[in-house]
Amino acid sequence: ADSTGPEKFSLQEVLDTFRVCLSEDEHVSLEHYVAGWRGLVKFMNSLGNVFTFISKDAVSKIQILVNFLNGENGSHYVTIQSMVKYELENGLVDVSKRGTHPESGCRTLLRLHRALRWLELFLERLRISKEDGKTSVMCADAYNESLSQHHPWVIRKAAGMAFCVLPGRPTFFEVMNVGSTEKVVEMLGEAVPMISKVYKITEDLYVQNNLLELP
Ligand code: 1PX
Repeated sequence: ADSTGPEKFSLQEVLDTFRVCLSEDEHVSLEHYVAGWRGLVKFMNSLGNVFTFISKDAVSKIQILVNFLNGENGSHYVTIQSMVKYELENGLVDVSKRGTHPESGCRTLLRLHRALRWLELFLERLRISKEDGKTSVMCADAYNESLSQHHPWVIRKAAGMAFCVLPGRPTFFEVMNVGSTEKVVEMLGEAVPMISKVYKITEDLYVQNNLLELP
């Protein structure tokens, strides 16, 4: 299946990318991680223009990582583990305040990593929601519990406004293009633990290296 074709777009394929990005020895492939985010951005853009201010930031972070992957030191960026090791060993990360490396792979990935926690919480809420569940509330609750803690007031305000215009649960499920509600719930039941796992591995790596507060 081709997740890049406009008609064939299914959220299932996007979420599968997060399964593919994990190797048996729990290394996370940066290329697939980034591909997963690309798919999510595409999904978000299909929800309407209001979300472009959110996706623009995600797109620019994806691009920073892609540039590293395709750059002359690309071989060090194959997994997030190798990226962290390489950037730290070579002093390529601003650790306590912004300096000469404001766009390191480590700090860029950290932003997406925090957003992945939001996604995990949101998808789990969606999975257990009832027919009359409000996506805007699920989205806001997930956000307040995670990503919002890293955002200044203006961003929180703007995000809150975007949540208000989220389509309802039926439209949301339809845009996912997975099939019946039962199918969506089943798909989420498989996808959420995968995303949790990728999140957990990254989180552990960042804790071990003391990278959770990168500026
Ligand atoms: C079935 C559901 C699938 C939905 C997929 C939606 C994908 C959501 C992608 C959100 C990516 C957001 C990345 C944000 C990274 C970030 O925190 N950036 C901030 C900090 O960056 P800096 O370089 O300055 O340190 C930056 O300030 C962010 C600006 C943009 C606003 C971010 C608002 C985040 C709201 C997340 C919820 C998205 C709701 C989408 C609804 C589907």
